[in-house]
Amino acid sequence: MSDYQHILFSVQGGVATLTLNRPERLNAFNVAMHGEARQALSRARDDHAVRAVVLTGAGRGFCAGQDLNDRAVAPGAARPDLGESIELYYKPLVLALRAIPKPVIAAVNGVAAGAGANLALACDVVVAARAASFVQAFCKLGLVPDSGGTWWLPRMIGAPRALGLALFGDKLPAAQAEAWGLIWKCVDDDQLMPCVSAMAATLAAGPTLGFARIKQAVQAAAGNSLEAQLDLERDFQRELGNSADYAEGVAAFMEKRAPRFSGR
Ligand code: T3D
Repeated sequence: MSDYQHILFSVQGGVATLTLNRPERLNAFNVAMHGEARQALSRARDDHAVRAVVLTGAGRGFCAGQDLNDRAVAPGAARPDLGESIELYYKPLVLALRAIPKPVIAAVNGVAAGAGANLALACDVVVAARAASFVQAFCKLGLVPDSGGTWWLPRMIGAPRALGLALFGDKLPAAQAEAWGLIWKCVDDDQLMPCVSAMAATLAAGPTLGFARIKQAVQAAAGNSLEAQLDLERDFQRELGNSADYAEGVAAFMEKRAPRFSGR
């Protein structure tokens, strides 16, 4: 179970669940929470028993991005270096979510604002409660969407919608996010955790090595030519064709039974 102060972390049935746990601030990030979240993701990455990861928030919010209490400075006092904050905290967290070789599900239980919205979008599968919303709140502070927002919003929903969200900073309801293809699905509030738990259990019983390569291949596609991507698929298929899970998948098909994937 959890031995952290600002997050909860547990592993059960092959699923690691990381819960951002500062509900009185809608789970906004401070430096300590960044450190704990990164450490928990490293644990999930390195623990062979973990084959899927869930990221969620405690209370009525998912995450409100940076804790702005840590950004209020007295007149005349030195201003915080936001570039350093991105370099030291937000960028490593996004890259860790992307690099972990296991599927990561964001269970967006409530409002996801600022970097909180973009951390959700950094996950492999985003499931949101109907009451949840996504807010590119940065423009209200005179900032640019960070944590990958300017990278994936235009790719996911096109420049017109990306610009609309970034320039107005309005709440995008979960159902609209689903309709736009920004997230995998929106479910009734009381169905969020049952739905995510079932999905995570399915992924945790799946071909983990194959999932790792799927994640890598889809991420690589953003920067690859078709030919380079075809080459990557060839290389991954060659590797996976030698895996225990491929042998099991074929045997299960031939024997008309459910596969028992070991993740190797
Ligand atoms: O600085 C750097 O390191 C650079 C990187 C920046 C990354 C970023 O994320 S910048 C963007 C920071 N986040 C925001 O600007 C979002 C601010 N919050 C809001 O706009 C609204 O709270 C929400 C739209 C998220 C939710 O609105 P609502 O009406 O549902 O809730 P609320 O009443 O505004 O908030 C509830 C409480 O959470 C409230 O505290 P109180 O008054 O009950 O004691 C509020 O102050 C607190 N809270 C919400 N967001 C933050 C926060 N406290 C600190 N930091 C927050 N970001």
